[in-house]
Parts: sequence; C-alpha cells; structure tokens
Amino acid sequence: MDLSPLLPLLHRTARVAALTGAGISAESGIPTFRGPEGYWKNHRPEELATPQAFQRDPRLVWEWYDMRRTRIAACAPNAGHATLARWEGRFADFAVITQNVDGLHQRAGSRRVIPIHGHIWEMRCTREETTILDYTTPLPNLPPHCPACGALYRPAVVWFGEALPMEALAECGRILDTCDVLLVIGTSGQVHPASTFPYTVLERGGAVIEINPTETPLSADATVSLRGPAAVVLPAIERELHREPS
Ligand code: BV8
Repeated sequence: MDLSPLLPLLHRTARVAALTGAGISAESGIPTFRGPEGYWKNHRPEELATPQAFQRDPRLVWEWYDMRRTRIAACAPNAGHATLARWEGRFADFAVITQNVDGLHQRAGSRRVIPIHGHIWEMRCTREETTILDYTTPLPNLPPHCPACGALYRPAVVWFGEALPMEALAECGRILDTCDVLLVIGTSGQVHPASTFPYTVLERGGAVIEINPTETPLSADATVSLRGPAAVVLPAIERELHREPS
C-alpha cells in the first residue's frame, strides 16, 4: 500500500482528528451494522435502534442490547484502537469522534473521545433521566428497571430519530473547524449527521484520509482513500511516520 501521499499531510501537522465507525471494531470481533452480520433475529439495526421499537417492545430491544453487550465484553481493542490511543501523545491536538457505543477506544487508552451516539454500558431511567454505568453481562432481568422509581431503564445511546447530545455536537464542531487532517475510519457514511463531518473539513480546506477495505460515497471526495482494514493500515501509517523526519 502506497502511504507516501499521507506523509506530507500527517508529519507536518499538529491538529489531527479521527472519525470512527463500526469498522474499526470489526477486527475485535464486533459485527458492523450494515455488513452480513448486521441482522439480528431478522431485524435491521434501523428497526431496533429507535424510540418506537423500544416503546413497542422494550424486551426485544433490550435482548438485542444485552446480546451486543455480552459480545462486546468478550472482545478487546485491536491494533487500530491502540494506534489512535498512542497518537494522543504524537500529535499536539488529537481527538477521536466515534459513532461506536462499544467503549473500545476508551479501553484502548484514548482519553479524548467524543462518543456522539452514547455508550452501550450506560443506562438511563426513562422517568428520572438519571444514568448508571452497568457492565453486567448478561443482564439478570430484561428489560431492566430503575431500582429507585421502578420505571424502565433504556440504553443511554442515541437512537435513530433522536438528537445527538448538544455538548458532543458542539465539541465536534470545534474539532472539525480546526483540525488540519480528519481520518475517517471504518464507516459506511450512511448515518447523519456524522456523514457530513468529513465534508465540513474538506469545505474549509482540511484534508480527509479514509481508511476502509471497501469503497464508500466518501472515497471519491477524500484527499486520500486507503483500501484496507484499520488494524493493519493504522499501524502501517505509524511505522511510516516513525521513519519520516518529524
Ligand atoms: C438526527 C447508536 C436529528 C445506537 C446509532 C438527514 C439525511 C439522512 C438521514 C437523516 C438526516 N437527518 C436525520 C436522519 C435520520 C438518521 C439517519 O442518518 N438515518 C440513516 C440510516 C438514513 N439519523 C438520525 O436519526 C440521527 N439523529 O439526525 O437527529 C434531530 C434533531 C433534533 C431533534 C430530533 C432529531 C441519530 C443517528 C444515530 C443512530 N444511532 N448508533 C446503537 O448503536 O445501538 S447509528 C449506528 O450506525 C452506529 O452508531 C454505527 O456506528 C453507525 C454508523 O454506521 P457505521 O459505523 O458506518 O457502520 P456500518 O456497518 O454502516 O459500516 C461499517 C464500515 O466499516 C463499512 O464501510 C465497512 O466497509 C467498514 N469496515 C469493515 N471492516 C473494517 C472496516 N473498516 C476498517 N477496518 C475494518 N476491518
């Protein structure tokens, strides 16, 4: 893989950000949303990750999240997550904006992570809006209820049709308005508003480097589009950067 077009973009700049999607966790064993394993009991994520689905059948939605939590608990961050965690020490200003709710960036040691779609390990009381972190897998009772008031808990994630948290969006805006390079890793670019983030950077003259084994709608517009898996390409870029005079 020819990484030479990247090096002038990366080793001269201090402000780098990464936008990650389900693909960066694929090599950890977590199925992506729109790949062959995206189905669960013949449901698409778009059908289950909605307030309407939860309203209609909270138990079914919680079975899906409990299955995912249990699977994620058995997975570990991969070399792609680990490389991004190290880059917090390499670039003066480095942040990860992630669409993923699996928590693998945080487990890999990344500290500046903006989880724009929430956390699968957090639950929120549907009455009091209080949240708790709960790593129990599998959950003993489905659907779980708030011990304080007895109302249903919901996963503290952003469902389709729900607004992203204001503070996360504001932080993303600051990052996208100032970064010199945005790495776009493991996302099909189907979900809004994350799908607009690379264009925010391109339109103000920033560079976008895409890392994905398959082509996406962004590939033709990206400054550089690398065909390959994140856990291979990110360490390869890191090796090249170590070779380059900084
Ligand atoms: C909102 C949390 C407004 C839950 C998720 C405008 C235009 C179009 C649509 C909309 C629009 N405005 C709103 C919408 C609707 C909707 C939307 O985008 N729908 C789409 C499907 C058409 N958006 C919303 O509803 C958003 N809210 O806009 O609010 C609003 C404002 C005010 C008031 C009310 C509302 C909220 C969206 C958040 C949805 N929640 N997750 C959960 O996880 O359970 S999204 C879900 O999809 C995940 O977070 C996932 O990360 C995300 C995106 O998918 P990808 O990460 O890209 O995953 P995918 O499987 O698609 O692709 C994986 C890629 O990896 C592939 O390209 C593959 O090739 C690659 N890959 C595979 N292996 C590897 C790899 N890459 C690298 N290495 C590998 N080894």
